[in-house]
Amino acid sequence: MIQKYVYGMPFETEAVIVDVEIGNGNPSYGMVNLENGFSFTYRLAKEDVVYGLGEANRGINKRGGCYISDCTDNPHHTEDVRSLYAAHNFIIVAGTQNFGLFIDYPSRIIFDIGDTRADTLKITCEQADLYLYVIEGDTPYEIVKQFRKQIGRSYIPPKFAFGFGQSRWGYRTKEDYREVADGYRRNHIPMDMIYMDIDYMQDFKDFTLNEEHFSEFPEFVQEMKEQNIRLIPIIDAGVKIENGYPVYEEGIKNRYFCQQEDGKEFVAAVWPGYTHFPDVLNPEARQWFGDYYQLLTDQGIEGFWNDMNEPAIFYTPEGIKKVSEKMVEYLKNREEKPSTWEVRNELLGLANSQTDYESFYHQVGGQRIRHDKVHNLFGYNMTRAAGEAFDRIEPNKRFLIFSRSSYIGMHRYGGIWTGDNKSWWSHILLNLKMLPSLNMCGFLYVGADLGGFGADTTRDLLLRWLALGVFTPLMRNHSAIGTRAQECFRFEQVEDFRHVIQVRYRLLPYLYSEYMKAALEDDMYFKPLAFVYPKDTHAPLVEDQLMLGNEIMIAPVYIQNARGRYVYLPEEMKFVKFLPDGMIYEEILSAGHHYVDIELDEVPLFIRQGKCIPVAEIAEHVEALDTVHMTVIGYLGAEYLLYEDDGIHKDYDNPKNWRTVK
Ligand code: MIG
Repeated sequence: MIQKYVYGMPFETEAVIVDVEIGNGNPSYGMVNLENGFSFTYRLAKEDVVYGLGEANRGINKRGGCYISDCTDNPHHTEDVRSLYAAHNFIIVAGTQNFGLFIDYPSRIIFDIGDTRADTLKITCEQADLYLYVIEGDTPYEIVKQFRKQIGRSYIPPKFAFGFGQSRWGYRTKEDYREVADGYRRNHIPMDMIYMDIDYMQDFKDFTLNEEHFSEFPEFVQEMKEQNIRLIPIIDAGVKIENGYPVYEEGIKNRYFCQQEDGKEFVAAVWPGYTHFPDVLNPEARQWFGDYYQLLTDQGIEGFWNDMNEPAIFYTPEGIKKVSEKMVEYLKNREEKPSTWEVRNELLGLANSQTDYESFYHQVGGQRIRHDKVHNLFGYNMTRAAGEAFDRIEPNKRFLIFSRSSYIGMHRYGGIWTGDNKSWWSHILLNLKMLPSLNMCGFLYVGADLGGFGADTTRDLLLRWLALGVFTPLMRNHSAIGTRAQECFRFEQVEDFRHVIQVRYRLLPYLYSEYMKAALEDDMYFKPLAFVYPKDTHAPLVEDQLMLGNEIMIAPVYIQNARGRYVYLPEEMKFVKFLPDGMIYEEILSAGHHYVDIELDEVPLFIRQGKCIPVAEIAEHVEALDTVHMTVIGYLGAEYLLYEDDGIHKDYDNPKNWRTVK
C-alpha cells in the first residue's frame, strides 16, 4: 500500500515514475506539521530500527544520528559528518509499526533519527513544497520492494564493468596507462578497466584530450582493448570559460548554462579555472550536454564517471571579492583583530558556499528556479544527460556510467561510487554499511574507492578492502594524487593480490547473475541480515555482515592485524574460504556465533543452508571467463538458477538467459 501526499507546490523530480493516487487527510503514521516549513515527527519505540538513506554516514540502523540531504563535496568522511555527495530521502521504520517514507524534495532536508531525542524521529525542511510517499508493508524488506517498483528499474551496466578496475588521480601520459596495464598483465592480476582521471583532458576541458599526450586517441583506446582493457574517462560538471572551445561557445550561444538573476552566466571556479555549469535540469540543455559524450564513444570509449556534480565549487569571483573586502577591513581595524578562526573560516567558506548556490538559476518548463531549491538534482541530471545520450547513440548497447552526486531517480541512469573516502580501516566498515542502504534506494551498481582515496594506504588495508570489494558490483582501486602508490602490483608478494582479485573473477558469473536478478526484479543485491531472517531477534543488531543475492552471506575482516573474526549465523551455513593455492575450503557451521580464521590472502563467504553457487576457473578479464565449465560449491543436491547474457546488449527478457546449474 502506498499513499501519496502533496504539500504546497512540489518540484517534479521524476524520482517516482508510477502514478500514485493522491491521498486525503494526514498520513496514518506520525505527525505532519506545516507551521514552519515542513516537519514529520514519529515516536520511536525502543526496539524500532530505522533503515535507508542510501549514501549516508554511520550504520545500517540509522538510529542515533542526524543526516542532512544536501549534496556536498566533502572528502573527510568522519563520524560527525551529516552530508555526503548524495541525497537519498527514503527511510523505513521497522518494529512496532512498519512503514517507509520517501520525501521527494530536492533541497536541503534534515533527518534527525533519535539524535536530539532518542525516542523521536523528526524530518524537517524549510519549504513545505514536496511529495510525501508513505509505504506500508509487513516487513521492511516488503516495503523496500514496493518502493523500488515505484521508482523504476535500476541501471544495468555492461558485463565488463563487473571486472576489476584500476584508477588513480595523477595518470597523465599514455606511458602511465601502459605501465598500469603492463603491471597487471605481467603479474597476471586480472583487470578489465583503467580509469582516466582529469589529467587526460586539455586544461581540464570536458570532451577534450590533452594535445601533447593523447594524439591518436582512438588508436590508443584500441591498443588497450587488444589487451581487453577499457579506458574509462572522467567528466566534470563545470565547463571551462574559453573562447574557441566549442562546448563553451555553444553553451553561451544557446543559453544552456546556469545564469544569475541578472541573466549573466554564473561563474564558478573548479579544476579548469572559471567555468559555467550546464543547466542539466533544462531538457534541451541536458540533451546538448549529453550529446558530447559521443565525441568519446566515437573514439571507442564505452564507459565514463561523472565527477564534481554536487556541483562542487572551489570559489566564485563574488565570494573572493567579499572575503577580500573583509580581510581589508580586518587589516584596517587592527585593534579589534578577528580571531584566527574567523579568518580561517572566511577562507574555508569560499568553497561550496550556500550564498553561491543561492545565486544561480535553472530553466525548467519555462520557469526559472533558483539552484538551492533543486540543489540535490544536479548530479542526477548530469548523469541522466549521459544515460539519455547513450540511448540515442546506440539504443541496444549498455554503457558504463556512474556518478559522484545523486538523487533517487538517477538509479535508472547510472551507478555511483561513494566519493573520497580515506585509507582508514573504519572506512571498510562504512563501505559495507552503505551497501544495503544504497540498494534500498535503487542504487545497485555501487562501490567505494578500494584501498582508500585520501591518505596513504597499507598493503594489509588494501588486501582486506579488496576482499570486500570482491563482492561489490563496482570493484575499483582508486587513490588521490600525492598519496602512496596503490596499484596492486606495487606491493610485495603480489601473488596475494592476484589471488584475491582472481576470486572476484571466479565468482563473477554468480555475482553478475545475482545483480541481474536484483535489477530485473526490483530487488536488493545486498541485504541486511534481518531482511532475510525477519524472525531472528539478533539479526537486526548485525552491522558488519551482509546477505548477498539469495545464496550467500559475506563477513569481511576490517580490523588491522586480525587473523579472523567473529561471525553470526542465523542458520546453519557452509563456511567457504578461497585459499591462496586455488583450493576452496568448505566447512559446515551451525547457527549461532563462531570465530573463523581468515588470513590476509583468503576470501571468505558463507553459503546458506540447502543452496549452492557456481564457481568459474580463473580468468584475467571478463571476456576470458569460461561459464560452461564451472564447478558448483555449497550444499549437495542443491541447484542454482543462473542468469547469463552477452553482457553487451539489452536482451534481458530472452528466456535463453536462464539455466540451471548443479
Ligand atoms: O577535487 O578528479 O572524487 O575521485 O580523483 C577533486 C580528481 C576532484 C574528486 C573525485 C576523485 C577524483 C578527483 N576529484
